[in-house]
Amino acid sequence: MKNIFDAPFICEMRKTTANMYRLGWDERNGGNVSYLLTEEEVSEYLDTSKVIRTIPIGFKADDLIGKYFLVTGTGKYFKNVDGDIENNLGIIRIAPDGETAELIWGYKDGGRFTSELPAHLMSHMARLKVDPENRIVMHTHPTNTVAMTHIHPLDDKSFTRTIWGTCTECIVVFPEGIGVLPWMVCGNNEIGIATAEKMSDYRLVIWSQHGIYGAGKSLDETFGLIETVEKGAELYMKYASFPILNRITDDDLRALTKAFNIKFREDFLD
Ligand code: 2HA
Ligand code: ZN
Repeated sequence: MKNIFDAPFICEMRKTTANMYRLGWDERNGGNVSYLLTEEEVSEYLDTSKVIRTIPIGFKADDLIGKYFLVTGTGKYFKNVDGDIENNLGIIRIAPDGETAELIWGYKDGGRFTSELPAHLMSHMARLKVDPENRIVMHTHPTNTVAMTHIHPLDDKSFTRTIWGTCTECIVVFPEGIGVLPWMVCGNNEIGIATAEKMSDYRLVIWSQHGIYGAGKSLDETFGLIETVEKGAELYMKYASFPILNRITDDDLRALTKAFNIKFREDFLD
């Protein structure tokens, strides 16, 4: 059996969480990531018949029975993942009852997965319905994106239109737009259900005055989505309080999507 420390999914997770920390998005225990793994991938490194312990999930995730996830731990700091993967990360499998997680590796100090697991698993279920190749759900607290939710209307259409207008690449990277939730209590099933509902239409869902959720086929794709929203929000926070002389118009955005042959949320333009 190969050494789990050499697994590509572990190396990617170490690099990604370290990068997010350095960007200032994941203060203290902020942020969490879940990565859907295949049985084949996991069994190259671990004996999947050995369950270390079981942990209740808190809801029924029937669509995910038998699936494996690499998940960041609750109360753990992204700052520390790279130097101590066995305490900060865990690999779980959803048990046949759909409401228990079987720990296969990690959370060595007796820990458990992120308190946001309901939002993660519900988002995985929603994304897998529209994209069977989706593997990642990522939650983080990007500074400018959170700042922008304090000063901008919070409906999907106007928030998306503003971010699309901040710089040329935004509509190319997320042509389906961004879902926006109002401020809500986090860590429970209710916010998980609300997030997953938006995830049927979007790969990006903003939690106002808190952070963002992204979903994608790889850590790179998902990080890139969030990074691009954050770039747009950063630009907006820089220019929003100045007199605006020049804008990307609706017609400009239409011309851009035509040139790149991109299908986009046309009802988000006027
Ligand atoms: O797990 O980011 O939303 C820490 C958080 C909670
Ligand atoms: Zn958070």
